[in-house]
Amino acid sequence: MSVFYLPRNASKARLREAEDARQNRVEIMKAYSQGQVSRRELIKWGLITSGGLIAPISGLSPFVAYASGGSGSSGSSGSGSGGSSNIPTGMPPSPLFGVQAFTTAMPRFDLVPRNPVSSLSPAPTAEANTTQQPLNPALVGGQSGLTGPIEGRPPGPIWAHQRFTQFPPAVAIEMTQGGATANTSYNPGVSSSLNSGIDPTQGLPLKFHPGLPTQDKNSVWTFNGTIPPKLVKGRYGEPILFRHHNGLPFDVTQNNGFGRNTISTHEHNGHHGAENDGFTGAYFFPGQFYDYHWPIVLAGHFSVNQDASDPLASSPNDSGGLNKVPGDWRETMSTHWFHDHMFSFTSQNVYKGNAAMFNIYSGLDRGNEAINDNVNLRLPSGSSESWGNLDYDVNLMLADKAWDQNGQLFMDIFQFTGFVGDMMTVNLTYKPYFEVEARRYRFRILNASVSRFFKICLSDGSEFFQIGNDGNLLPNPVKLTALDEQGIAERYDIVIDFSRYNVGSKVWMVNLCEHQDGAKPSKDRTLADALGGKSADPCVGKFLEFRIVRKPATSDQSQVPSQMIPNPDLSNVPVARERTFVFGSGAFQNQSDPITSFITGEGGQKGPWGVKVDGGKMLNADFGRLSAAPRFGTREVWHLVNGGGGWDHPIHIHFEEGQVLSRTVLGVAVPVPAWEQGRKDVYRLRPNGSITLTMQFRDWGGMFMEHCHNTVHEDNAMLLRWEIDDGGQPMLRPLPTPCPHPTGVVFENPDEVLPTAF
Ligand SMILES: [Cu+2]
Repeated sequence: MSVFYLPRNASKARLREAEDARQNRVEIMKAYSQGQVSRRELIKWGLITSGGLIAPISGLSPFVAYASGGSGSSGSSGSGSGGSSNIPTGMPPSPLFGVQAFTTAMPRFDLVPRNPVSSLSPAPTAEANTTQQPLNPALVGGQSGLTGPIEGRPPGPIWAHQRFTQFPPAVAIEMTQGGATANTSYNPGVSSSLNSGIDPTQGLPLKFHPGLPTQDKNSVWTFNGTIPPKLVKGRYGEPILFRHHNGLPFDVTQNNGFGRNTISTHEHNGHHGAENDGFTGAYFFPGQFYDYHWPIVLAGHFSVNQDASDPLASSPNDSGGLNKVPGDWRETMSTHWFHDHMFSFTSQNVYKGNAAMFNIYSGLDRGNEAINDNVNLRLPSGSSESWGNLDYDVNLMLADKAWDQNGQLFMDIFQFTGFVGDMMTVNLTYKPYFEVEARRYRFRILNASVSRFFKICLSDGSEFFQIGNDGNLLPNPVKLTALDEQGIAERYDIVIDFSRYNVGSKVWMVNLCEHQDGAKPSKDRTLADALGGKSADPCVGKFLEFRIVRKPATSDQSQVPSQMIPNPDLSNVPVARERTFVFGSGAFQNQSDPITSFITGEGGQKGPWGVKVDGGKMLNADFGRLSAAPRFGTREVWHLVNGGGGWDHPIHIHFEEGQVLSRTVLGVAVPVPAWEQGRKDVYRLRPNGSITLTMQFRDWGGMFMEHCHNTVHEDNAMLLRWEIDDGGQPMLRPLPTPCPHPTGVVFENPDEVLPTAF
């Protein structure tokens, strides 16, 4: 089997065929992304199969030979691989416009200003602010004279910020989702000498490389419409109010072929009330805002260490000391991100730029390597600020992209097994370099791809430490020469010690994980193969160059302590019940609610992906369906099972961190590796694999989700809703479903409650 993208040296005829086939799909994709045609119609027209895959029509599917492509590699001295009927057309490679790898600096994240809450106008309210404003006619089928609420949050007490008076916001952040524009207020949070010499006052155009075209306004939609990606700094005990404005086009057709103008922002994996979780069905419209309240409490806030006497459960103050906070210190979290969760459009919107990171600081993970108080773990960071130093603590967002022949961001939304790009970006920059001092650095690596897994090592095969997995520091650091496969949405925090390199030398981060399509990794290459260009996957190989430019300016005071954060002890917490979720293909749909249901086809035809709960039917997503309702305050054991071997699924469970109890492959137990022995929020099932985990359900309530974080699988429609609805008023059991309209959210009774939910 070949890979998704044609090689650059393919024959001109084949490249032309591939571009023709891509163009043939573009118009259909545009209509589909804009809601002008439904999946049902695409199935009726025979463009996608009832199994949900693009029909094997030549000139349309990249996996079928182009009809007239016929004989050989005419007019080219190329690879000679064009033509014969069993060779797929493939995708045209993204043009590089002569750009070479490692010729531009990697920009660090753009630090979001932390403002006083009084800067927000109107002031935030516990319940959604339903003050009316005129609606843009484009939102309501051209009607004029209608009004809708200024805030898109579902109204009323159930979606009010839980315990808003107990956790009044102390910090405001405010951003607008918007079309691509130049960044004229870039703040990397460090001096230029620690940002590869980038002068932030120069303004950054929205390009993936200085030699690549500027992105059109509607090709890329990011926070504030700019790159680099945004970073929020927060700390325990200091609630944040994030006001997110939707500044996307009112007209749903203004999307350059993919992306939806309604959004819902998930703080992955925030331990917050569900009204702040970015529920997939709680999306908001252009012209509206949504106030997300992130109280930032340790799990167990209301049941463990309630008197805040344990100094390990703490948060940095502004003078180098600590403020103690309630909760279980073993639940301390560090590396989060936040991103769109719009029902059926998450993959498109995140790919288009709706992804940012959120570093949470604590007494343990202080962001200051010099303070020695027997609480601070003193991980690489810096010491000039009392907390939150970024000097030697670097966020990396990895994402594969593709662009069209004009260099504009492109996504083939018809790849229902998953979409992979052929261009590797770090912090939205094509194969950059990053200047480092000869000392220890922490890197918080986020896999922000749609469907691609990575497996990362250094080009010299040397050792480094993995210190965190997902949001959490591990019980103990793990010394490795290559990370495990990193699934979509997983965060791996690592420490690299560059002091072993001479000033003037270079070392590269290398990806070993090869894809042929978006279903799963096809192979992990050896370092020699990856460096030797043996893989046909253009994202295998070097992708980030480290240039060791000087000795450390000040002495490295950081450490990698042998003990970090042990798991919470659950041995005295009884298991209230177990549940089994099978993630697989060929799902059915019981309902056809036009807003909440993923619609598959006529007569309940199978859609591509779904989830089977406790032995029931494999079902496509419907956010009006309640699939599980664990009881407030209890502990459960969940079994996550991969329904097949042809794909992998990185499964994300919202709200609560889990501990992995066991793993299997083909029903046989396999060891849980050291780097999965901390808390996690994304669980890679592996082909034919399963995972068993345990969680407690504490502190907050409302409706949450569980889904595959291969976001193409999630959108088509491997997602379910679960809820905690018995934690007291104002929650109802079951909860009503929010159905957003520009004129306001209406509530419906659940379409369906699975018999095993309660
Ligand atoms: Cu999946």
